[in-house]
Amino acid sequence: MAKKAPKLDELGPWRRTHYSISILPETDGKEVTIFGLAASIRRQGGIIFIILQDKEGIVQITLHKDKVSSELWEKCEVLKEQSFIGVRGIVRKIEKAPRGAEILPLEMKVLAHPLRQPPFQMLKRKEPSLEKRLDIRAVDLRRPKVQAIFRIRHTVLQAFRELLLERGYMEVDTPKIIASATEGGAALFPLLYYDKEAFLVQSPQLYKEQLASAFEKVFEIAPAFRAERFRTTRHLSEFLSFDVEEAFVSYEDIMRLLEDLTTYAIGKVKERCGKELEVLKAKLPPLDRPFERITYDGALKLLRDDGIEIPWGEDFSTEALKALGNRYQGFYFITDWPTVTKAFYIKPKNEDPKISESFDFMGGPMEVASGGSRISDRRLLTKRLREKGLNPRSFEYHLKVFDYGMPPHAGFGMGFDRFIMFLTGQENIREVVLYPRDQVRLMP
Ligand code: AMO
Repeated sequence: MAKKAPKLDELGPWRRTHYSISILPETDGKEVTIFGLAASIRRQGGIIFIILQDKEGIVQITLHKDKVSSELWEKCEVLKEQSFIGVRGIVRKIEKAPRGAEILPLEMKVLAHPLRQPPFQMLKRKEPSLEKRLDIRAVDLRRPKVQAIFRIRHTVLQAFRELLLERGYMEVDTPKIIASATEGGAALFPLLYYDKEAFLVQSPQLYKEQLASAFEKVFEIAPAFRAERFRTTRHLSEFLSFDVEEAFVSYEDIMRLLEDLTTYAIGKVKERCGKELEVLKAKLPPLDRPFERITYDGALKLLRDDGIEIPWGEDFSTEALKALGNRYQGFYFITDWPTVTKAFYIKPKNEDPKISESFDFMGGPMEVASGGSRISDRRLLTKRLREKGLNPRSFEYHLKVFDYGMPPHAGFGMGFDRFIMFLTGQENIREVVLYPRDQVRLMP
């Protein structure tokens, strides 16, 4: 006969005294209270081993039938994996346990027990399909590998902020409901805004430029939305855009800033995420400073050597990006793009306006960020809008700011999710986003 699930307990006055990682040989003999998930339960005759997982790691809880109360033993006999529990017990130094110590419980509270088990093995190395995991993402997020990815993501986000704040950049937040496109009309999400049509923002581009004229050094980390037509492993409909804009600098300075940010963030990941890198078996990308810089024309030549012909003025195909990724395994820049390939706000070179002061920041075969020096002259900006087939009247709210004077400025926009994807060696952008959005996925 199937055993009945244990009765649920109330949290009551119990509060955590320790996290799993502070259960150490040095805590031997101490009474502790911990909370977490019963990640695995192993029953061996008169002994039950529970691996409790909390936000910091795991700890072993060992029950000997002849040493615990019959009430506690019976509770653990019917305890299911993936139950949330609280344990009050005594730490015991023991070599065989993780970190050399375990907990001998005196009392346990079962705070939640699962009505069903996840549709995949939580601790097995073999991966269930991504789709299956995303369907019940909150449970998938309990898996050690997924936890490792998001801890690294959190660390990088924090590191980017740390360095920029230390260097005097101001964090800003700009509107996400807007009146006109910035990155080409095709990929906009329209919405009904009262009785008018409006759009979800594709990039904070125009606002960050305006803000650079007021605050000089700004950054924003916020979602951007693009109605991408193709379903790929590196495009989402909603992604985290990490944007910087700065007055009185050029694209050269911005490339150096990107180098500094990347180096600093990877340093912090090495310092703070050793355990996570081990779980992921991830090898961080090589960091040789200065990062390699090749011009667009130089890249065309390299590709020709690989038998790939790209007509001048066209963007790189997936095949071309793969070929470049074979040559450059780490981070590098492709600079000086033809003006025709770039957005209207990117500055053409004074000495050769067919070429622009622009760059793509690459991680192997993938574009991770792009940026450049900006046009700060209203007349030239209007001309470029027209050349791009856009109506300057739709941009009047932006153009008129230039009448009041706009300092020279430059910046970049990074696909933050792509950066994390490259860093953690993931093949699909959906692995590094908590709740990814694409053409077919709007839930959870
Ligand atoms: P761009 O259009 O190149 O430039 O976008 C900047 C970076 O955003 C990422 N990205 C995406 N990531 C996931 N899913 C998508 N659908 C997606 N689309 C773009 C890429 C890309 O490099 N305003 C300029 C930036 C600037 O000049 O400051 C811009 O938006 O990693």
